[in-house]
Amino acid sequence: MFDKTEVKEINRAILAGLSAPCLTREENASDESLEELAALLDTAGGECLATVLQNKSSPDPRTFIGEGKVEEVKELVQSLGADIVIFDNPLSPSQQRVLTEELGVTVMDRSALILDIFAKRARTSEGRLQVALAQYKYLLPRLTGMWKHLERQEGAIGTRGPGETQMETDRRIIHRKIDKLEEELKDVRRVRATQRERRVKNEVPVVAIVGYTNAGKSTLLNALTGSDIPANDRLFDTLDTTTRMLEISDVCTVLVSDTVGFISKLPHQLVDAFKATLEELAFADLLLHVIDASDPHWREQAEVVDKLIQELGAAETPRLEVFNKCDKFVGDILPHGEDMVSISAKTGAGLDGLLAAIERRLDAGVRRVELRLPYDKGGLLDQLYREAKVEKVDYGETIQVTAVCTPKTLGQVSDYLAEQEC
Ligand SMILES: Nc1nc2c(ncn2[C@@H]2O[C@H](COP(=O)(O)OP(=O)(O)OP(=O)(O)O)[C@@H](O)[C@H]2O)c(=O)[nH]1
Ligand SMILES: [Mg+2]
Repeated sequence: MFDKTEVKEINRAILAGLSAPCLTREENASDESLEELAALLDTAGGECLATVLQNKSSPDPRTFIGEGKVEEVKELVQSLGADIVIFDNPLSPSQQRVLTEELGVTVMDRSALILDIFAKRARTSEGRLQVALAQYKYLLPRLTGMWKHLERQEGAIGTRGPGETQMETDRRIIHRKIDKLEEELKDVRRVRATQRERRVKNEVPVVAIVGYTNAGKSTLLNALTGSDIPANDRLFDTLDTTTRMLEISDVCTVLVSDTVGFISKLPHQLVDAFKATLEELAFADLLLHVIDASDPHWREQAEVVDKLIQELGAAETPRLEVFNKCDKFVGDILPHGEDMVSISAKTGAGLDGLLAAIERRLDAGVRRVELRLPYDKGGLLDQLYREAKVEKVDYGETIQVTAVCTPKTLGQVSDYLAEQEC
């Protein structure tokens, strides 16, 4: 999109990270997170020459890793012939600038690398819009010294007002682009909302597959529905949602959606931008959280996914935890229970159990309830008409409603429960 630190031109990278006790887990680096960064680099088509992990009590405000370590990395850059240094931790725009100057090569952080991968892999116009928006938001605070390419792309000189600095012009251009992209994404949301309404009318439950990147989500969709969507052993293989029909039993048909994978330290600009796609999660009737049980870090990965689900407003949606890759699993006994199943999407083991669990979960908790809604909460009645089966409405002191609700809807109106009929 814009001429900047694009990984496609870079093959030889040094990966650097800082581990400091005062940093949050999201901000910190470790051997494991550097390993994951190397996998991201591989997805982006780059080659990892060396990794450097610095331990320090707190980050250096100017150079992040401290002057001494910068020297060390610089020597590595020169001796190994690297053309980029990628930091696992988020860098502030000014740290990125200082490090670029001192190291003499391009410097980027994990967020920029992820954005770059998304930019390369986005296929649909919606995906591209979302990535472009995230990239511009990331770029905005990092404009200093980057104006040359914008000038080339936008003819910025001609648009410059008298007395304005180049930076201000750049900011204005980017703000305008952001506004335009946000406008276009609003249209996407409108189309999605209409599709959703149609689905609600047809009363087909929606099951969304979510999980850490490379956990096996697409493989599971393929195994369940006989589809043939790509499922490769690399991070962020899927960026666009695919939805397929699945007959679970004679009486139960659902729509299953495969979604983009999550990863720790997902750039927040990207999470925001992908809300158009990911808000589907909040409207799903059931989430299948696919966990790669064969990965020693599955617990941390599952936590990242839980957190993102919460951020996306889908915390209330019923969830099944699906421990995948059990054919490869060699660890302690996995947690198990009502809402947890073990499968191998690859061999098909456990899929019958998963289907039964989905059916149970979709049926479970559907209840007929009586509600007493205050008149100023009339909006909830509209919601019930949309999301539940409203059987009876009486207008007395309050609005008395009898409705058959799913657990999700019930959760949202539970303050107004009268007595339960069955
Ligand atoms: N051994 C084994 N490998 C699996 C299983 N399920 C998926 N895989 C492999 O894991 C890799 C990733 O699978 P995908 O289905 O692409 O994973 P994903 O969650 O869709 O990944 P992204 O779209 O990149 O987020 C592929 O190489 C699959 O063949 C499984 O049950 N067992
Ligand atoms: Mg996938």
